[in-house]
Amino acid sequence: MQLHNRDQHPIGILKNAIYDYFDTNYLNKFDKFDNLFPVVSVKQNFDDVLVPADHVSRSYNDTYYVDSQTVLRCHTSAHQAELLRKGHSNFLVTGDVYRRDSIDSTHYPVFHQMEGVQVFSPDDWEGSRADANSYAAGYLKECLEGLALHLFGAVEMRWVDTYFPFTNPSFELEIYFQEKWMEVLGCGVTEQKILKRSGRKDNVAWAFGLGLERLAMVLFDIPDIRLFWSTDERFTSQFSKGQLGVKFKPFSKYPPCYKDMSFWISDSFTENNLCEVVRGIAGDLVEEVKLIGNFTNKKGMTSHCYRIAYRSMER
Ligand code: FA5
Ligand code: MG
Repeated sequence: MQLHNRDQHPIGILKNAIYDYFDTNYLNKFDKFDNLFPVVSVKQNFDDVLVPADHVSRSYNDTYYVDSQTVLRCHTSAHQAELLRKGHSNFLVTGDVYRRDSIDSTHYPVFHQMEGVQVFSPDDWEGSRADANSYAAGYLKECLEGLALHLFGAVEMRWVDTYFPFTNPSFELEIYFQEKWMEVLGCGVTEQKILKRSGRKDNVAWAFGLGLERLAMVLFDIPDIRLFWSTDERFTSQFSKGQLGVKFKPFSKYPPCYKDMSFWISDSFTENNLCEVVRGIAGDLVEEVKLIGNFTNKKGMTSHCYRIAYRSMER
């Protein structure tokens, strides 16, 4: 549906606002890609960004495989190595990404990410007192805090240390939203091996990957991630080109309907598989799937009880 290339859609409006920030603060230095094909090789999606062979994200439970060598990209990082190899040093990649995942108001099997990469050369950090890595980490945080300020003005946020195979150190930024901390992006200093393989052994770089829906939910007060896909005019007509941070007025919220379902599980059971089945049947009517009971009997058999919340956005 190319939501990120629609100037009137919250995802497109947000993308353009981030472009403005980079154009202004980095004097149009960043090359922009928003039309790269979402079907990529396993190599691009995982190997090129050093995801270990046994990492969970590679499993059929987490990623949509087209065949054993081809996937629907699960992150925009799939394009990092190739663009570095082609000689780009400052770039933004925006696109639709796909994941088998849990079901609730902030997770959806297709969503949008923007990747940012900036490469530095020895000239940049040699004049400073910092070593190359701290130099890149410092500029990364400055860049993203500046972006948050540009988009939100004041907002409650915090940095959390984390792990990614492709960056070290790695961080996540969380924003306080709907009475919870919500993760909006991952970032860090690019692993040297990625740069080396792309012919940049003397450089350092930072990279980030941000979730556009999550940021747009905070900016526009959009309470549920399913709304981004709505073609209902009561949703679409509320947004216009260049208008950042118009507060979404919810049209009547209809009451939810809950169904609890319990069943014995075997070792091969996974919650992502269950969610895939539920999503396949209920489509966008399903608002949340939540484990509410977990019981193991004397024979060692386990049962799970899930509460499925159905709620229509439109009727
Ligand atoms: C990544 O995808 C990394 N590639 C990000 C990165 C890039 C890190 C470059 C370092 C350097 P993660 O899986 O945490 O990381 O996803 C990034 C963001 O996507 C999350 O912070 C969140 O905002 C968003 N996101 C993740 N899963 C979903 C989902 N199911 N629905 C909506 N948004 C999601
Ligand atoms: Mg994450």
